[in-house]
Amino acid sequence: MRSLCFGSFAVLLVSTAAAGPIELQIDPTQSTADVELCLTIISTVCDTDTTPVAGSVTVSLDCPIAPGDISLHDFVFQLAENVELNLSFGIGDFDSIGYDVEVTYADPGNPLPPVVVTDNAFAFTNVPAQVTGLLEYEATRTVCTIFESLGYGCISEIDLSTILLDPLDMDGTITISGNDVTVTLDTIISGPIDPKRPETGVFTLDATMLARGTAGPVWPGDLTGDDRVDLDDHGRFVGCLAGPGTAAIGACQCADLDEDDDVDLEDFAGFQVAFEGS
Ligand SMILES: [Ca+2]
Ligand SMILES: [Ca+2]
Ligand SMILES: [Ca+2]
Repeated sequence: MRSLCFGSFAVLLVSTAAAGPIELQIDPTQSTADVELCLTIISTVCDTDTTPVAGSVTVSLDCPIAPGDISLHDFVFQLAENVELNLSFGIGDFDSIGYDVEVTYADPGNPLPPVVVTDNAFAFTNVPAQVTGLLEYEATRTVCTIFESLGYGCISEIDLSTILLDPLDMDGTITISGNDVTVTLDTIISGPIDPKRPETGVFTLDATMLARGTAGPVWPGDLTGDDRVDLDDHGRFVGCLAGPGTAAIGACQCADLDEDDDVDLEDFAGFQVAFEGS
């Protein structure tokens, strides 16, 4: 740790304390998914099952104490229990069990552009996602006969990774208490069981999740959450500069480098020290 002193105050720069993305753990006791399978064989029949959800969500925040925007880096939603989906068509049954079902971010290493947090709420849109897992099934009587005529087995399994998911929309909230970050996410994930016959069956996962994690310290001068202090941060700093005695609100609290609840020229002096260049 080193400290830089200038004028009347000091800014601590903690060399190992890069804020970085925050990995939040999904709490299975407060997260569930309703899983629905609809098959169309003469008629359309659906069944649903509910399971807890585990896994993780990784985000970054422009200002970890009062986020003005949030970016999605990665996620894995794991269905914590097998799902049993039993469809009765009258002319036969389709009984299935889904194993090891996970939905994951399909573009890891490429975080989504930040979205604005307003009144603790945000919305990620067009999130690329993929599903993995197996659906073991048994089709009986006429359902079996129809399945065979379509080239499917009567007792077989469907590799859920063949499902082509539409990009997801996720509605979320974020609350900060000290270093504790709590995020809720709501999303509906849906796609055809057999992409070659999208009319045959649709798999849908309607998930409501709560995830918790710990934010790193505020990186002095970093107002975009990328652990750099550059011209992007300068632009935001100037937007926050309101003078002595004017309370810093929202993400501008991260521009209050001397922590006296305003953003003034003393904070700007600290910003200039932290500035790394363009
Ligand atoms: Ca930055
Ligand atoms: Ca001041
Ligand atoms: Ca200040």
